[in-house]
Amino acid sequence: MAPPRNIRNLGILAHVDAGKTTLTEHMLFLSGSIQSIGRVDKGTSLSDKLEVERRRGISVQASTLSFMWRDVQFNIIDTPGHMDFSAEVERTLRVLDCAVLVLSAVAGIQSQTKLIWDALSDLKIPVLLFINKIDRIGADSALLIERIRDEFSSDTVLLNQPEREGESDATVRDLFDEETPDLIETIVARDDQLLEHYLDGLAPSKSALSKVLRQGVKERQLFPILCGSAKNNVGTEAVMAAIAAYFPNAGNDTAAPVSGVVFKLGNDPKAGRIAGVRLFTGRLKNRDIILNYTAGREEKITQIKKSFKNSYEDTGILEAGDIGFLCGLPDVQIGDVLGEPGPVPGNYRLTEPILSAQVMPKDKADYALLGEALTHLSSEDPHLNFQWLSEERELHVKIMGRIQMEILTEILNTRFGIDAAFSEPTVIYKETPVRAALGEESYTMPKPCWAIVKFHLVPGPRGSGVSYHSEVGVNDIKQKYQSEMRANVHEALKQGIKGWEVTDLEIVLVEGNDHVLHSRPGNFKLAMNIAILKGLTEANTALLEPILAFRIVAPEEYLGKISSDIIEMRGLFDPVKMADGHFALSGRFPLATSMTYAIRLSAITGGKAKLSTYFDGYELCPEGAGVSRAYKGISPLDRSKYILKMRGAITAA
Ligand SMILES: Nc1nc2c(ncn2[C@@H]2O[C@H](COP(=O)(O)OP(=O)(O)OP(=O)(O)O)[C@@H](O)[C@H]2O)c(=O)[nH]1
Ligand SMILES: [Mg+2]
Repeated sequence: MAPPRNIRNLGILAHVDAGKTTLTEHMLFLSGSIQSIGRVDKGTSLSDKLEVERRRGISVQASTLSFMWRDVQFNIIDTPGHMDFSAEVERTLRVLDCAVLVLSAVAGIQSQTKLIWDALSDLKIPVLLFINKIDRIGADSALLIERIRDEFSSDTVLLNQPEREGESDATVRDLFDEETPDLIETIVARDDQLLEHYLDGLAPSKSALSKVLRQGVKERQLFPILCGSAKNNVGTEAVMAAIAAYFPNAGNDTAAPVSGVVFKLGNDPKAGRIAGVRLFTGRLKNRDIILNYTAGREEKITQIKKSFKNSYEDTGILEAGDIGFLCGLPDVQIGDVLGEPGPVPGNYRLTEPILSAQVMPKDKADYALLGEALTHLSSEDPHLNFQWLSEERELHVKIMGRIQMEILTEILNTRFGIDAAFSEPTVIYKETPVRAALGEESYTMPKPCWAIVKFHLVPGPRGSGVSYHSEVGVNDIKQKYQSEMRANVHEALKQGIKGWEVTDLEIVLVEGNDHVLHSRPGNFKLAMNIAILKGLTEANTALLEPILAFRIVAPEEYLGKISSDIIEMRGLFDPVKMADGHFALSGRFPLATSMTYAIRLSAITGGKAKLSTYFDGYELCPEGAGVSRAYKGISPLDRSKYILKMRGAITAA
């Protein structure tokens, strides 16, 4: 029998432009997978394979690349750093066992870096930090390490150190090899026995140090830091060696039943839809029939591939711990669990789209084609939440920002051959009940129909989302109707009385009954939708607005102007930090008031300020500041028309 494989499922994560793709490219080269090193700036790197990625030198999609190095199999996922594409990072987080967080020695910690660090902490994923770009003027790894210790963790282990930092020929000194006292002391402090020996004057062996380090990394007690210059291939091999030596091996439980999750949908010109899958346990072969647990159906795998050098190659087999690509699942969706759900970790919510835009074809004749293309893109990126409003002939998507709109425009053009334009994006507000209230509905006419329901709506704490439960027994409302309502909660709250999704509330079914003869499937859903909107009218709702966390670094002389801008935008900030003639300001401001601030800031400071932001939750909107909108479609509050429409839909179905 073949020995168990040694697999690292590894994410390369960072803020935009930190050098993730460059690092990935060099690792591929060092592994012998490619014969020459591609360059992001020349559009020749392997992970930026989309046409728009190559032209713009920015990653838009997460790319999976597998290769062998020494006896270790690397499955690397190179993720995009721009906040507009955070959804790609989010989908990747579910399948990682370890991560390299890349930082730029020049740009330092950015908002996006902090967001990713927090996500990795929540998910307990071991991390190695790579401080890149030590060859650039202004590189200051010592300052950055101080900040990392301050803001992320003090349990860092510096494995190498830059020499001639800030010069184009900057290089590194291996501190582990040299066994410097600092390094030894950080590591032995984690192991009582080693520490005792060390204090007695006994130097620990390298392998003993490695062992403690490996254990510490796995348990997130220690975070190795390596410095380098990915572009000049400095420190890159040390990153690979550290990945192989200190990161955990993915499980090898091939004997257990199949359990996996779909984290990515790709399109191959030849093979059609390809599903990226992380297998946690079991083994899959070509032509295996598997249960799609989420969809509740069985499907036949036609071909299993792996992504070597970013082209898919047939392997015919996928084993526990590994990442592969399955063909033959035409209706599979992102997030679908294959086989047993037990070993699959939950989905992590990193971000959510906070802008909405309408997409319009330049040529009206492309309308249906555009709708289909957006349906397709929305299955690859469910955050787009594509809505096709057929009555209004409108196509709406949710997005993260303007760069994403530009990229989508290009993708629609190059991949689908459609010329399309986006409307000016608008802020997605939400609404929440102001006070507790009851909402009821008796839908008993015209027969046949019967659904009587009464809900108690109770406001919940900010960020709590929606919870639902029923206090009505199955003697009053049969289980199947109760299930119908439970499944309908999301739908019922899609549009509140101000036209936005309703959140942060508890819904309790407190009374109601069905009728042995007259109740029909769909009756309770209809009654629930009316009752909930009546309840919301009774409670009244307040608008919630998306808030961004920001970080601004700029020359001192702009502090007065910038801080007064932030106050004007209804923002708040933490105490200012000054260093080297610059200040750093962190805080939060509403999206609605800051949408064009990046451009304004650049104009004010002549491009000398850096602003980074990320979505940081919804907050109550001050009176008069938000925007309500009309209900799209026929509102359940327009009761008679709504009932007619719903009955029509039921007869039509
Ligand atoms: N001087 C210098 N430039 C680097 C280094 N690493 C990367 N770069 C440059 O930095 C830019 C961004 O590099 P990428 O590898 O695309 O960065 P990324 O993190 O993949 O960027 P996104 O995926 O778009 O977030 C490119 O112009 C690279 O050539 C380095 O070590 N030194
Ligand atoms: Mg990249």
